[in-house]
Amino acid sequence: MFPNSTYAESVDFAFWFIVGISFALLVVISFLMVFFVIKYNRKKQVKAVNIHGNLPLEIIWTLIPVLLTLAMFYFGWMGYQDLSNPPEDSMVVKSTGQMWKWTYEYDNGLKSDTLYVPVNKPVKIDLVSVDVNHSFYIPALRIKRDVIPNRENFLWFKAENTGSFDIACAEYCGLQHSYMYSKVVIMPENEFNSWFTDATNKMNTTLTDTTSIK
Ligand SMILES: [Cu+2]
Repeated sequence: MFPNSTYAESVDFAFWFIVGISFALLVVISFLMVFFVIKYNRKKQVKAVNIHGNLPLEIIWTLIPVLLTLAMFYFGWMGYQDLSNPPEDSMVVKSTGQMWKWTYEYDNGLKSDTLYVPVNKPVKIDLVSVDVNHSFYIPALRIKRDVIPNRENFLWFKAENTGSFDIACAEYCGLQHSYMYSKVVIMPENEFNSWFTDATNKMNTTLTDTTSIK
């Protein structure tokens, strides 16, 4: 899955940063474990000495983990800030999660079960749930946020490449949770505009057609 949004770089960096730290710790700890097992093997008769108190050592093993965790927090916090502050000129789409589908609604009332958006434009997604907790997740764009009943939540993104990508529900929400997929279709702006105009016209015609029945 290739990275495809303003977040991709920073999210991927945070991911590899944490994996890197974890891997370095794994290597150092495993190496020391094996080293001491061999060094203090009973057959060698080496006597271990207990050390009580060593200020420089204690400062080092406090400071290093504090710095590492603060660095991880820093990258997480910066990403969170970014996700929480959509640009003023964002296009707003309301995404409603329910057991077990997503519905997208544009500001003129147009509804769709696929999320169509223009490329290179900031899009703010308002997240609404009508029943239980869901989570709106677009792996290709590296964005995910919980969708919770009676609570306003949102995220935003700017897609950098056109294409069609999965949208998943990432919070177990009942029997058919694993089928709760839809698609985001990222289109060049002119294609998006013509889709939007066509779909809006269609919606208006159907609305006038059915007013007499209702
Ligand atoms: Cu769900």
